[in-house]
Amino acid sequence: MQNGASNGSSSEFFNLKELPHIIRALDKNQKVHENILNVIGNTPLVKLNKIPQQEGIQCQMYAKCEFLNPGGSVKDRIAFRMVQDAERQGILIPGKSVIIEPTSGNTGIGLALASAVKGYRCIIVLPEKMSDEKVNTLLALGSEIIRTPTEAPSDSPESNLGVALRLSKEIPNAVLLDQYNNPCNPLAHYDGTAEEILWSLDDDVDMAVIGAGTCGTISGIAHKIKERCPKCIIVGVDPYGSILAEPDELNESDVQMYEVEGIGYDFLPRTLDRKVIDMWIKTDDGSALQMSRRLIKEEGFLCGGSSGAVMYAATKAAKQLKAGQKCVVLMPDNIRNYMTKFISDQWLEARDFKPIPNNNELWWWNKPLLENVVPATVSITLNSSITDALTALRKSSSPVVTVLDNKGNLSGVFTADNTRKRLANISGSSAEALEKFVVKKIYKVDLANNPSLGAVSRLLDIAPYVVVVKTEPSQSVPKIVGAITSDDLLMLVSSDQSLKNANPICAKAQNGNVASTGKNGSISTPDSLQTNSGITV
Ligand code: P1T
Repeated sequence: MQNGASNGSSSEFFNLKELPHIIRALDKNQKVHENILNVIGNTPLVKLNKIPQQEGIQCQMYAKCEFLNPGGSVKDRIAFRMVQDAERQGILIPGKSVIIEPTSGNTGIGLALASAVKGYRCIIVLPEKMSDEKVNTLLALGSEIIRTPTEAPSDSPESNLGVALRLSKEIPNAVLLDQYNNPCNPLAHYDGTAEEILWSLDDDVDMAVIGAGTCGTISGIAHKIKERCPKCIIVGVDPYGSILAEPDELNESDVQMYEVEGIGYDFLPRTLDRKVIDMWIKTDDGSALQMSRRLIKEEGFLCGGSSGAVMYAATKAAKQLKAGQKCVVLMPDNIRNYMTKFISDQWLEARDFKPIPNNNELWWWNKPLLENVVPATVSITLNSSITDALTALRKSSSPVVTVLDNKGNLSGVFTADNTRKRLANISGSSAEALEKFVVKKIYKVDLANNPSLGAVSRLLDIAPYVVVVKTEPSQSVPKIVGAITSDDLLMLVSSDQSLKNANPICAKAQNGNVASTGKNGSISTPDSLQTNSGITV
């Protein structure tokens, strides 16, 4: 075909009418939509190609692309449904009622979307683990945000559920739609998502693999599919650290922090019906996040972390299906929520989910970070005042003051930048406890793991400083060595002759240099990336 692209000299516009055309059938059902809420649901079912083939799967696999919903997730469906139902019952009154909801973010975005369109004040209560991208989306939609400690057990007053419940009693005209107990949660999937899947596959589905959070998605879909296609095996996907898959073997140590957002809980929501779930598969962060990246790169699905968890589980479960059978994999949310998290290679490297790349062009990349070149930080304790912290900061040449708990463990850091942001953007005053101003999500390296300067440089790509500690075999608490910035690293590589003579670290040993968090440790993000727009309770 002659499209003129090769002929750069022509200044005439193309003759569009005469060019070969590709015309797709138009959806003639609805020419115009009433508002954005009308476009929730009716998501496409798309064949998965490369990954099933590479994994030796015989059956057909189809992705239910919930990440294409207008708010970016499957939870738009239940948010809208709960609002519609509460309006029908006269519980929600536009312009008067205040919607309050505890959420891992996506239900919050769905409710904020409905609130923006319909005119509700909306307060979202969100654990600190959840991404800044979710927070900024919520703020852009006009909702208010309250952050709660990730580690607070769900039945504690400090958890997002506890805080939302308290606020719903305190704030006039507040309505807690309560996705964990509201039948409209599974009902939205029973009436909507499941019908769509069954329609797409002519009521012939052999397996459906679905992530488990409130379990409204899996329970609602499973009930409808089992009515119409009883042979279908329903597979629930639950991360290690959650108790949904094995509640009877509940052990306190089983409840742990994990990175993937939206799936897993430390309690059984009423919206879970275990009877309709035939098998459970547990997933770990590394496998889930790597699979998400494969879904993006190999299939072109711009999806989030729980989609990776579900796909990873599906590649295990679907091995039992034969050629010609059909497996549906539900992909809950989209890439937007995670742009500064697992979409960043440096973020993956910092958590040992990905090896640190080699850069053989730079003489210093594989040189070790030595203790004597790390600028020392001043340490203070958590019970110090803000004034003490500021004085310590002034005295120090480092931009961070390290803050220790009463056992001498590193609790976090105090920085001028973060403190200003908190004072300026969050209701708070300098008379408050230091803890409120401490940045707990930090990137750090442990000299015991022989970090290379390359590893430190990768962290400095996404953090303004890296805290350096050293674990001594004889001591239970790692020693605080100091903190290193880009400035320090540049000075080091431009001037230090002794560094040139130091033996390089073998490239293989580099993965694992970054000691900050490990797979089950606390999340680490620099304060520049931290959520400063919400109120932390
Ligand atoms: O809640 P459930 O229907 O089981 O969906 C699980 C799920 C999976 N993946 C992501 C990215 C999610 O956000 C969720 C559930 N999300 C919430 C419970 C919430 O409040 O956003």
